[in-house]
Formats: sequence, C-alpha cells, structure tokens
Amino acid sequence: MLGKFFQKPEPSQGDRVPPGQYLTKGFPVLTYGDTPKISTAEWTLKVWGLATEKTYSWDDMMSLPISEFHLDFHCVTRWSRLDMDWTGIKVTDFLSTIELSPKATHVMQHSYGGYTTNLTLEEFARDDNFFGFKVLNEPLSAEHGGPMRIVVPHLYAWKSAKWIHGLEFLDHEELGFWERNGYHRRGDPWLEERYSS
Ligand SMILES: Nc1nc2c(c(=O)[nH]1)N[C@H]1C(S)=C(S)[C@@H](COP(=O)(O)O)O[C@H]1N2
Ligand SMILES: [Mo]
Repeated sequence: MLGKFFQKPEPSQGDRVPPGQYLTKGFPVLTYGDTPKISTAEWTLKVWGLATEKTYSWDDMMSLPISEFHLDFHCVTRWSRLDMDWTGIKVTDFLSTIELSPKATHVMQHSYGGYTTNLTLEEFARDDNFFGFKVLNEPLSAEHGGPMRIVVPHLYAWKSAKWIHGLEFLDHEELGFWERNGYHRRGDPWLEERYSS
C-alpha cells in the first residue's frame, strides 16, 4: 500500500495520525455495493423508534443552522486523510428539532442501499458530528455519499454513513452492517478498535 499514494506521517503530523494508519493526500472511495444516485429533490431523512416519527426533506435540513468543519478522516483499512474542510449541519442542532424519548440510548444510521452502522447516543450527539453536504468546497459527490452523509470524525470512517436516509433510536445496542461482519462495535482509531474479538 505504501508508495506513491500512501505515506508515513511526518514527525510533526505524528500526533494526529492514529497507530497503524498511513496518510493519503487524496480522498479514496470506500463503498460496499452499488452507489445510490439520489437527487436533493427526492432525498428524505426519516427519524423513528424511540423518537416521534418525522420525515425531513432537503429544504427542511437547509433551514437548520449551517456550520463549517475541519477534520481528519481515518478508515479502518489504514488510510487517513488529514485536514478536510466540510460544510454541514451539526448533529446537536438536528437533535434539537426532534422529540427523543428519555429511554433512547443508541442510534442506528440507515442509508439508501441498505447500509447500517450503530452508535451509542452519546457518541452520536457529539458537537463535532454532522450531516455533511459539501466537502473541499464542492457539493458532496454521489460516490462520497452525496447528497447527504453523516460524518463522525472521532471514530473510524465506517461509522460515517453515506447517503443517510434514516435514524432509528433504540434503548439497546444493535449491530450495523460491518459490526455484524467482524468490525468493532465502537471503532475508536486511537485505541485501534478495528475488529471485534
Ligand atoms: N452507506 C454507506 N456508508 C459508508 C460505507 C458504505 O459502504 N456504505 N462505507 C464506509 C467506510 S468503510 C468508509 S472508510 C467511509 C468512506 O467514505 P468515502 O468513500 O467518502 O471515503 O464511508 C463509510 N460509510
Ligand atoms: Mo472504511
């Protein structure tokens, strides 16, 4: 994997690169299966489970506060991309528009195409998580999860669902697609939580 595209971190970058990761200056595409092609006009986001059921359109989302984000992105297949600028909607701003049951402790992200990935509510409701729709000053392309994806920068990137389509709130842990197929239930790159044991 090393060579032209993947580099060992410089010493000055070392404290930003989790153990066992290599740097890329590009933005690789990592998708299991086909790429859904969803226009903003047809895109919807549904909330259900331990929250009052509600469906958001693209315009509903665009009426929420828009924020800028600067982050590093770490894939469990060992590439890391530093310094990405994104535009999106903070998960915390979104959550203030829904009625969540006090019993909710976990959330399952559901994507167009059937991909799922799970988080605790605490990991999901962090200030640095967001619904991203622009990256590197361009609208998010279909291959990277456009028109809208989740980004959870503090965990491995499989926790950042592309083509986000639903959020299911739960009072217990359920496992998403990769978590059922051997990946770690949490996925902290600094602890190298790559696989379940
Ligand atoms: N819906 C969906 N989301 C997904 C994936 C996927 O296959 N489907 N792959 C995950 C993985 S393993 C990674 S590393 C990142 C990759 O995002 P990128 O293709 O924009 O680099 O998306 C995550 N989100
Ligand atoms: Mo990944």
